[in-house]
Amino acid sequence: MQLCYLFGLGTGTFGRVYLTKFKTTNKFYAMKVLKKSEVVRLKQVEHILSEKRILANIRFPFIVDLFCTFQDDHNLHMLLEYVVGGELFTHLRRAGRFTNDMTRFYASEIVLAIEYLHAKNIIYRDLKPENLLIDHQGHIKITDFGFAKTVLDRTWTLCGTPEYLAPEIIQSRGHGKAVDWWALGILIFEMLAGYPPFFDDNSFGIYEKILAGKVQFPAHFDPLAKDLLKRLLVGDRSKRLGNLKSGSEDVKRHKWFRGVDWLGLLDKSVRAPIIPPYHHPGDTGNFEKYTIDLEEDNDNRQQQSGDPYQSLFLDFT
Ligand code: ISQ
Repeated sequence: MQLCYLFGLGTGTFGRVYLTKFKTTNKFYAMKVLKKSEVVRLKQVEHILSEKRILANIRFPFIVDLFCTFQDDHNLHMLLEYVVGGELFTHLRRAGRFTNDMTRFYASEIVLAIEYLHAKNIIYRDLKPENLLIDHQGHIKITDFGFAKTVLDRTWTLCGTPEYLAPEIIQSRGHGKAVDWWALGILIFEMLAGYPPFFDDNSFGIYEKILAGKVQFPAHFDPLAKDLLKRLLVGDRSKRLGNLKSGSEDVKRHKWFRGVDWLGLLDKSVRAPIIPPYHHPGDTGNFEKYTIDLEEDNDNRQQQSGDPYQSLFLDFT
């Protein structure tokens, strides 16, 4: 395939994402490259196959598009849409915190995406600002479906990011769609405050705080935002908004979302609060530079010839 690698866009746990240009069309893509030996070592084979299967079967305005996947002896590749505006995380850290209106805009697009995924029995499980990109018009694109899972009821795998884990995940009680509504609460809090509601310098301290369930709301929070967060950050998932009889409708009907044009959002006719600067479709100015680890690149070359993991990734075509 006629692709050239141009720039590193980020590192994940087991791979990297590069800006790539398709030579025959001059179009840009994000290429996620995962090292098979690392995927196997970290016991992520099922997660990666599930990421591919899920992304290949969904299409939604606020979720990154997957064009194709392929593999060679050493690596798995996912060719994804290139989202030029960078991580929401970068914009949030730069701004310190977002206003109520900005936060409502991003939260609304995410609610629509969660609603779409849950209607397909997919739980996302990794909502956080680093996994949310913004496109050239400032709309959300959710990336990284490495922890997403198709479930009919509950699942028992421990995964996600400490600050965003729901109590039922920490307590290994089996978890379902409700974990995404919990994480939405954490995300709205973090956008409004500039920091997450439960934090500590180590994961154990974070878990203790999540389980204790006490949230300190900054005085500047809109009272309706506070009311919504008190209903999302409920330890008992059977009482958590989004996980009740009317599902996502209860969230969309909450007064904090009053006035949101849900259909306008879906067709992207609502104007976004941040329009990212960019000069051309392959501009990487909104992504932080990171250094490529040459040791690791050498590793790739020193690997044995042939593919000992061939049978594990037959679906990855
Ligand atoms: C698309 N565009 C830019 C960066 C990305 C990172 C991960 C996945 C997809 C991406």
